[in-house]
Amino acid sequence: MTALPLQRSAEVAAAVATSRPVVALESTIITHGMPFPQNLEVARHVEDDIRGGGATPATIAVIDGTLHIGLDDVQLERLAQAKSVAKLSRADLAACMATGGTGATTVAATMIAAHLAGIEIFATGGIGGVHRGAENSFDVSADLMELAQTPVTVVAAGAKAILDVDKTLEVLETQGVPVIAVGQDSFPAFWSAQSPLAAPLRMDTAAEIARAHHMRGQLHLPGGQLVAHPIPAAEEIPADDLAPIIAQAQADADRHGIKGKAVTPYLLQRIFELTDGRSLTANIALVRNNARFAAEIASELAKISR
Ligand code: PSU
Ligand code: MN
Repeated sequence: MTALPLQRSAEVAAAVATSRPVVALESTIITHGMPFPQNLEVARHVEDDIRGGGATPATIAVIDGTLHIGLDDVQLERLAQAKSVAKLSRADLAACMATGGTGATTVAATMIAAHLAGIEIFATGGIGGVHRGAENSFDVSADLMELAQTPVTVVAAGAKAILDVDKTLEVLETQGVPVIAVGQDSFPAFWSAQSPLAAPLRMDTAAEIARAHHMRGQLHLPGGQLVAHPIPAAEEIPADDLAPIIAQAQADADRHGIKGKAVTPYLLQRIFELTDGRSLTANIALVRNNARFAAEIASELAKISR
């Protein structure tokens, strides 16, 4: 049998082997979620934030057919500058590796890779969800079904208003995914800390979230948790400012017939243009905030699991 082409960086392998805290990071946010050079700066800062929190960062991507768990700076820079890198979700991961391709992992594919590598905590900005108009388009991100079957806790800033947030929460409930708002009762809305929707669960500390993650394992429940960590108030964009911009971006996407995988990157880019870059500044702040909190959860989990 040929071995799986999976390579952990030396620092990630050492941390996993000695049960020290590790936080996984996705790469689609780098290749499809933010423009160069901010994407590269953010990718580096996020890794530093995780190290600052006493954990080891593991940015995940497929490079020339090998699934890398932990990238070095040269690999990170190549990915950030690459023009047409594939966006890999659950459906695409094996095909990309089998054909020696290079691709960035979405939340779904990053969860699969993290679990294979023995990593239980993952930080990102936003997850995919149920898109507006899904009753016609059937556009529901594979991220939601991944959360139902792969035991990784994902820290994100809630769901973006480019999604149908009500339907996203309904699907997560159906799929048995715990959705935990941190330190507040409402489900955060990515660029805005609050939304009108109540979060199904609330926890106020990283230790509680780590215990809940561990308890799911003891119950042999498949699937992970979605930790909805609000953007810091000083960095947020009020939902009322964004509503017309999101409507405009969605209308543009519909007019141009944007479909499938291209929808989320298109909307993010269009909102970046329509807010004169303000959406990106907020996005960077929330990703770093999530990385720091994920490092805390990973540290608490390491205390329990040891
Ligand atoms: N939301 C963001 N930035 C991103 C993504 C979502 O604010 O970069 C990416 C993540 O990788 C997520 C993916 O897993 O988009 C979801 O894509 P889709 O809706 O096609 O499943
Ligand atoms: Mn989709």
